[in-house]
Amino acid sequence: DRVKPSRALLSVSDKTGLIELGRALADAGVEILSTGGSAQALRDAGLAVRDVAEVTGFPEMMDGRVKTLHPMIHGGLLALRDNPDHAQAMRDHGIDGIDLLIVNLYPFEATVAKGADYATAVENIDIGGPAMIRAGAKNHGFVTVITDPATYPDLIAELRGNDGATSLAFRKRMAQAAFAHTAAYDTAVSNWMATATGQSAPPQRSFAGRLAQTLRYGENPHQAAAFYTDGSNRPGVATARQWQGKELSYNNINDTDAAFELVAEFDPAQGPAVAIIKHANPCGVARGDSALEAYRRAYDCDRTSAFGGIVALNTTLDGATAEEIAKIFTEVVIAPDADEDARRVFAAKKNLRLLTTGGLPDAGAAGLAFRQVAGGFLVQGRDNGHVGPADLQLVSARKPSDAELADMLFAWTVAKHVKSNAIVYARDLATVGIGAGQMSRVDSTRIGRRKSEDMAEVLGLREPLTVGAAVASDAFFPFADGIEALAEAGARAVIQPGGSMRDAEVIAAADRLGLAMVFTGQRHFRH
Ligand code: 93A
Repeated sequence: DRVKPSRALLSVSDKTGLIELGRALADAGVEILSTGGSAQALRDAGLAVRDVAEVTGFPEMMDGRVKTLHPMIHGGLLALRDNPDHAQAMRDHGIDGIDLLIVNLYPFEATVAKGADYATAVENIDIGGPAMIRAGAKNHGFVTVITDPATYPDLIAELRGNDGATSLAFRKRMAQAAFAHTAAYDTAVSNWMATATGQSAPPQRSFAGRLAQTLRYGENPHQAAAFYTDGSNRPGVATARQWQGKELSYNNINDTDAAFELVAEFDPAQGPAVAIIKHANPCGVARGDSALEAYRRAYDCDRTSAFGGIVALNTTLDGATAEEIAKIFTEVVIAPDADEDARRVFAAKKNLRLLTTGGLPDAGAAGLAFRQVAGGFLVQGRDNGHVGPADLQLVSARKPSDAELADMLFAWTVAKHVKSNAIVYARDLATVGIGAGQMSRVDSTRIGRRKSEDMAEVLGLREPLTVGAAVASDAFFPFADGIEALAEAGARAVIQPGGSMRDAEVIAAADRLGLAMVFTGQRHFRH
């Protein structure tokens, strides 16, 4: 099953490592065929190269659109060397076998990421490269295909370790990687086109990611796991720079994402905001005049749960805030940026991971969300819903005060990021009690209240901060009992979607208890 290559075709956009590889092949006595720019680079380094144009008998034409698309190339890649008919066809047409294919594609994603116009993006769709890669990968019984400069050293080591040959196992491994590469490439093209033509709905999108990182394990140590990027370059955990600390785990990545997506809801132009996340749910979110104040207020929502949590900021992390965060064990801190003081403070905390993203994602952007079910997966548009003051419908007799209204909208925004059933109590733009992930809405109401009572004791307050709070509910109250429970906790204002069969009863209860209540007309289930 070993194949000793005698001819190689090198056609690469990314010329990294090309010369070193060309030298290693020449030293091994492998003849080198190449396309325009790649051939030029190899010749400039003093290597002997045959032009593909000489083999095909056609010049590279149409701005390079047609270079390698020719039977002299594809016959050389696809012929089964041990099939007499194929061997006869090769002799009849003077086709020489190509045993080694080194191709990497036009940089489509990088071109689009740079903001290229439509025509430039189209011109960067590689056709000949994927055709050759797929041909060589199909014929992996005889052909070795390499698509990533990072694997050139593996190829060189393979040839050296096998007397100038490659093993079938190696060729299979490279063929698999090659098909993954062209699949991800076509996905990037298709998704760019879907966006460029205004189609963002799930049925128009294709799905494939690029392997970014193999993880130590998944949600639990007995589960294998990996991290894939989707090429969208959305600022966040996938694109962040990690300054220090050990590798992020599967759960870290999931929680860090939840934290940063939540905090990105708050426009930094309106002041700092901080979110602390545990098990993908917030245990404290607050705005403040400074990042330090926002962190302290977020922390004071539920100090117990914040231990070992993940902290996200919508603004630059400064030294004073870093010092405050470093007082308790924190897994990850993510922010658009971190100043030198902050980095110095964290440098002493070896286990803390600091990530910076260079910016905030657009909370209103369209996108996709996935969930696996047995035998398939569900796809929906990401929840980019937003309500502002103008969208609210006042349904109670009492009108909320300006402060209550601000707290309602704050609580509503947080509730969007809390697992259902979600109940969020907020006061002065800080959460003061969060009930998450319960099967009954009344239970979430009670849990939020109890958390606030516990914190009142810790902080030495006369009464829990739910007294006078605004409350958000991610979905409607099916009965009046939820309203009664939150009024019992001292809440004064409620924001919820409305739309229950018993809305009249729910509104009557709010009026009876003197609560202000608004309907959003929009729901934020999150499961
Ligand atoms: O425009 S193409 O799709 N038409 C082709 O026939 C073709 N053959 C190879 N692009 C083609 N390539 C690509 O050219 C390769 O995938 C590689 O990315 C690039 C290398 O060109 P050069 O050697 O001229 O720099």
